[in-house]
Amino acid sequence: MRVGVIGATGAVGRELVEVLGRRRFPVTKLRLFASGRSAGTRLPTPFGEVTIEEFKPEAARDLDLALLAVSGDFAKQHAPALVAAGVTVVDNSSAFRLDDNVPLVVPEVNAGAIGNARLIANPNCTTAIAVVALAPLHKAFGIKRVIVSTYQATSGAGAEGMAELERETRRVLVDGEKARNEVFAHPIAFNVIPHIDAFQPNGYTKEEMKVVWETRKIMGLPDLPVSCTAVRIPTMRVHAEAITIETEKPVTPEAAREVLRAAPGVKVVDDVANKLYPMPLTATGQDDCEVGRIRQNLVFGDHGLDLFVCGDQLLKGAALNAVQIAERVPALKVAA
Ligand code: 2RA
Repeated sequence: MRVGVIGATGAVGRELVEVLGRRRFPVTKLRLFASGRSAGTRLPTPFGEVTIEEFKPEAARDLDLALLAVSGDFAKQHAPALVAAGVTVVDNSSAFRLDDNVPLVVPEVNAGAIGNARLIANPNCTTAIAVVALAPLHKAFGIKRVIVSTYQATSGAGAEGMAELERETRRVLVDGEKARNEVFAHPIAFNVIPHIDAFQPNGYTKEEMKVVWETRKIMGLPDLPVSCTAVRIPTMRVHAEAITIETEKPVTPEAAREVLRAAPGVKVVDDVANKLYPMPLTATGQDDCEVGRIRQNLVFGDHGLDLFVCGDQLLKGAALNAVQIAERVPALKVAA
């Protein structure tokens, strides 16, 4: 299959190439597209060395699959023409996520939504990581309400965000200077910032509302009450989420653990006596999202649970989920 990664030099683009290789995606020719600045650079990939090309719509038209790790504006401008030219497009931006004609997919939850679509949206990282845990619990116990508080890694702001954390930490610890922020709204080293993406008229941020809107769409529950507080913290690439649910049916932590142990994409890490619980350090580089700290919620009693979820933002939150979507597109015939 002729596969193109568009936005190949960013944090997600680079991860896409790795994931394609690791999952032995049937690539006959890999093409890497980026801005003119990177064009001509040769990159080692699991499919051999590839020279980065400047993205031109006509150059990408003979791909079978385009994986987009670009801005929403870029995706809006170019994805429809690629699809019209017969390319299957998996878009990592928010451009089409809420479009009724575009499936928004986390394969463990709603692979069936892909149908015959040739343009499929990859969800916001925070949502993708939450729903792998929420969907099996919903199936077993029925979810009535969801409250999420996030602890989001700097990778959510791309390679520049991760670089800013490193740079600032060094500036403070090694050079004894004050942190200076360029990517984030405030210094991220030794701080937490309750502000991701733009503030909305209702006082929530866009990141928080993405969790609301996208969770509803992926889970097929358009009226599900969801509330989120999204916070940036000084970690590298794993988003952590404290999630509270109220359920329709009675639920116990042990019953929830049993359900989650059988759920695809989930690794239950919940043995507090041995200090085992989900953490960014242990979830880094893992395909599965860690779920733990499962306990009866003190407000909702036997109809409620609290849990803590950690998922690699660049993997389940982005590149892995995109490749898993491509694996499930019937027309691409990847499934073994
Ligand atoms: C973030 N959710 O963490 C965003 C990235 N898609 O900033």
